[in-house]
Amino acid sequence: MGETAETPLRVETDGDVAILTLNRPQKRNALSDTLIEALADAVEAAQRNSRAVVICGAGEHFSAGLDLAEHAERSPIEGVHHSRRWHAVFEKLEHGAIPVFSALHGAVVGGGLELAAATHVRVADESAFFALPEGTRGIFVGGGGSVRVARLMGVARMTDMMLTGRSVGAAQAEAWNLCQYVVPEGEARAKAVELAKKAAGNAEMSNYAILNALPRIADMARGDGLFVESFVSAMTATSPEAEERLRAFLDKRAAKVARPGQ
Ligand code: 1HE
Repeated sequence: MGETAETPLRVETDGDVAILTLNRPQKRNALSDTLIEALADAVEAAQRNSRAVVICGAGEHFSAGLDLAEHAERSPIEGVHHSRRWHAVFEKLEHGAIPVFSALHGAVVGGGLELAAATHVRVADESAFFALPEGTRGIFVGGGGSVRVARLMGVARMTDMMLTGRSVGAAQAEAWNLCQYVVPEGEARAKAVELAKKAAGNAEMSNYAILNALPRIADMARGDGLFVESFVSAMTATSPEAEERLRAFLDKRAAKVARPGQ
């Protein structure tokens, strides 16, 4: 599938799920300015029109990260603005109204890993490999990685990956909390869509609280977190949708919790 200037990002829908495909396979889905802006627009549209998002990559890789050809020409202040723009776009994705799943295969590298880290659930296939080659390229993370990736796997592991250029496979990435699922090669997108459809069926208010309250509470002191939790809990539990769902369970109209593997 070839890239055209109009389609650095392919947008499709499957029911309530918007599927966004990074579509610069001949540049290994390097994240150009145009692609980042297309992603911003698509995420904003999905927040209005869909109930969940899947982000995946066309071709052999999820993403080779920052478009190095564009970056070579930036002045220091342009570099700051560029990084802050990525922060704004990824923030919209991470603390938006609907859950975002990423389907990862091949290279999940540099800014590609930073993008994946801003999604809520990462599904990797066995071909996926994760790396932070910024150190070897003479640059630093700029898409939120020092905050999000470091919190996911820990500063020591991130320091090692950035200093030594270490590349880790899918199984190691799962053990390090970089992804939540590992599936056979070629199955990440289908699994991510399946999971996204499940999440899309949740109450809107619950999903909003999960995406917005959980990460903020994680950044709070324990006492503050517990206090905020009580208010979020009371707000969601008294929404009309929650009342109906609780009633449905008590009337035996709702599904029971499944055992693992069911
Ligand atoms: C690119 C990029 C890119 C490939 N920007 N053009 N990211 C990196 O340091 C990763 C650099 N890329 C690679 O190490 C490899 O390309 C891959 C391991 C990802 C894939 O290898 P392969 O053999 O499948 O592809 P390739 O032959 O290396 O690349 C194909 C083409 O894509 C080639 O261009 P061509 O014109 O010669 O065909 C490559 O130059 C081009 N290409 N990756 C631009 N990244 C907000 S701060 C974030 C900081 C970072 O993300 S740093 C990490 C940057």
